[in-house]
Amino acid sequence: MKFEQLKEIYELPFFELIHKAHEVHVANWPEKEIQLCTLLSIKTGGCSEDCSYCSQSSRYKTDIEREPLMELDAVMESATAARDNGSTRFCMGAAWKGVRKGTKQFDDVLEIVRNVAGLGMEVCTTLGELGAEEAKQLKEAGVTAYNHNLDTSREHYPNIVTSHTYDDRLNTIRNVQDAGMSVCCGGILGLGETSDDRLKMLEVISEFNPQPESVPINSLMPMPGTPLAESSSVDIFDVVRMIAVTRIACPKAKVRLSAGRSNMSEEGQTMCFYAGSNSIFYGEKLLTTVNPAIKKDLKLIEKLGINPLKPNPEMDAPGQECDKELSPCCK
Ligand code: SAM
Ligand code: DTB
Ligand code: SF4
Repeated sequence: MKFEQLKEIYELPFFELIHKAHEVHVANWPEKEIQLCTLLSIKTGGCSEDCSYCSQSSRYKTDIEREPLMELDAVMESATAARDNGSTRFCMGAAWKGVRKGTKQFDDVLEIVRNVAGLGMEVCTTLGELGAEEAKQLKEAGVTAYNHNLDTSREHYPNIVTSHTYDDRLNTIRNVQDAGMSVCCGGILGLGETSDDRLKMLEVISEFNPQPESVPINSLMPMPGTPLAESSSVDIFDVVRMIAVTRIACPKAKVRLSAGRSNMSEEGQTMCFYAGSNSIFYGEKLLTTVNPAIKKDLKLIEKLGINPLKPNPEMDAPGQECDKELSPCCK
């Protein structure tokens, strides 16, 4: 969807916007289900990149202890616990600029993926930049979806990250699509961007061909020691508006209410679910920061009459009809 149209929708009176989004949501997702996803940081800290929101960048003095790639057994223990707690998607994150085929680290990750894939959950990884061959090997090992966020608009990106470019991000997304994995791509609210920046990011994401399978909407968790440590919190009404416009622009995507839920009231989260969010990160920890308690989340979704989504490990990546003129990820 183009920026002008997104802006028109975004600026609707609040009730009109969430009503419209809810209608799109019910038409596309009539089952009243929510996907529960568990995150695990399999390699923490010491990242070469300078993303100014991130506690794991080695450029900033943060409280995060650097940890090497986790052993297979420890990852399997977490993944099994996640499945037993009702998660249907297990997302493994690594603080790397990217991965390279033929290295021991990448081979170890492939082995981890092969094992986790046997547990019957969707397997998602987020390891940074991927080349075409790395993407192919991840797909073959059993990765269903790859998370790689654009985070903000092309214009605002250099204010937030200078060690890689927006086009680097788009290239990785192209490689993920070409390898036949589903794309999980979204952003962060609260990086000092304007609402136009948020909508420009959504323009790019919603114009992917095919559209992403999931769109995570994170609210900045200000991390001590990072350049954005003192940022003010995002207004919940802005989060709801962004969820609503994302639901309308990407009707078939899972819209994941991601980082930042621990700072939101249950009523605020409920507005997000009404406006079209149908997925959350579930479990007391995100990568390095806190998330609401499992019991609290289960109680809330029960109160709302929503059911946890059943697993779909066979999930196929959406078919590709890539038109280089239309699809910004191809440029
Ligand atoms: N290194 C990989 C990459 O950059 O794609 C994967 C890990 S990275 C931590 C994954 C995503 O987490 C980022 O793109 C960003 O959207 C989100 N994220 C990281 N730190 C965050 C924070 N402090 N608050 C909110 N979201 C954050
Ligand atoms: C995404 O969009 N959000 C998740 C996941 N993809 C990898 C990460 C959130 C990280 C929040 C900050 C932290 O825990 O370090
Ligand atoms: Fe953090 Fe990923 Fe940026 Fe590294 S590349 S600093 S892990 S967001």
